[in-house]
Amino acid sequence: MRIFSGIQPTGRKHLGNYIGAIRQYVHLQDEGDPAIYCVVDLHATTIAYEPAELRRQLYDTTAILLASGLDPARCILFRQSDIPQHTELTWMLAATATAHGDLNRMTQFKEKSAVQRELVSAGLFFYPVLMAADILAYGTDLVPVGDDQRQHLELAREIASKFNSRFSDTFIVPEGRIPDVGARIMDLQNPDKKMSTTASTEAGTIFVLDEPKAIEKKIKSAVTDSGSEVRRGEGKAGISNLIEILAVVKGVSMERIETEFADSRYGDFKTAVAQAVVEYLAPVQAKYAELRDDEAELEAILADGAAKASAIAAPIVAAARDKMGLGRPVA
Ligand code: ATP
Ligand code: LTN
Repeated sequence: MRIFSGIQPTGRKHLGNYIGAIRQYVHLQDEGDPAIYCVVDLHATTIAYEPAELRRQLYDTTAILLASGLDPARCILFRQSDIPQHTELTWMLAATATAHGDLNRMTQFKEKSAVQRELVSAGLFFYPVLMAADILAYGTDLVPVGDDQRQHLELAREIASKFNSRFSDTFIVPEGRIPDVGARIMDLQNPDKKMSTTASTEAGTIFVLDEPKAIEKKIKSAVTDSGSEVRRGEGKAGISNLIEILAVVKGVSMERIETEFADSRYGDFKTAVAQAVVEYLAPVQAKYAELRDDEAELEAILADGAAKASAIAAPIVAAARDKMGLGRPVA
């Protein structure tokens, strides 16, 4: 089973990214044939950014992935812009298998374009086509992502099918893998919205690299309801979110958390959540501190990953190019 996923080097990675995506990447790395993980720097250029900052955050994200347990000996880890097939295939798919109307319906485009101050770029509109190219260039069977990527994944499947029916079977139509618990961690200050790199407040977002004190403060000031019972339900989005976080972090069911804290007050429950999250992230933070400064080593890992990624993507994109009638005919 071929596994592929991408993660943006924008902003600082948060607990939603860790629980919804990175945790799955690590679990799946031995099940992939191979498992391929891509730091999608081209996607990050679709909103305002600084080139030097992008480079820095590329290393930050790579080091976080390694610190979380990705092992370059057991998976392929590479940088999107190192492999030209991603951009080439984006054009091919956009021109022949992507409906403009489908892109127009993408909720993430609507949300992100609404808050762009300077330029709403055509690249932001094409973002889901680039994501489809990432996935299809590798003959991917399974794509682990968080819940917010459902619509983009559905579009990637649609694009693959359209291309296949027009030019004959070329691409595998991929399946998504969205975790049952933890696929949509909510903003602690605004529990009706997902925790997000670009759209959340600092106080509502727990970053993977936050100091223990900051984590405690954010969880203790998380917005809850006027009730007092630690259980999920209508009007209890804040408490439900904390229950979900604690369940994932402790590796138990949400029911078990509700039973365990049935007699607790919100304050004590929040203390327990804070302590568990601090302990959960501590080993990642320690490992990150060891790895982050050696940028030459990070580059060496990415270069090795790019060589392996290229060997997979090149023949798949060459076959698609040939079917489209482009380039010199393949004998
Ligand atoms: P933004 O929130 O600004 O759109 P992002 O954090 O979603 O950015 P990425 O870093 O590329 O962007 O996301 C990496 C992975 O994290 C994706 O698989 C995404 O589905 C997942 N993810 C993002 N936010 C959450 C969340 N709040 N809960 C669970 N998973 C999430
Ligand atoms: N759009 C995704 C990141 C992404 C991705 C991919 C995920 C880019 N290419 C390919 C899975 C497969 C996001 O989470 N923001």
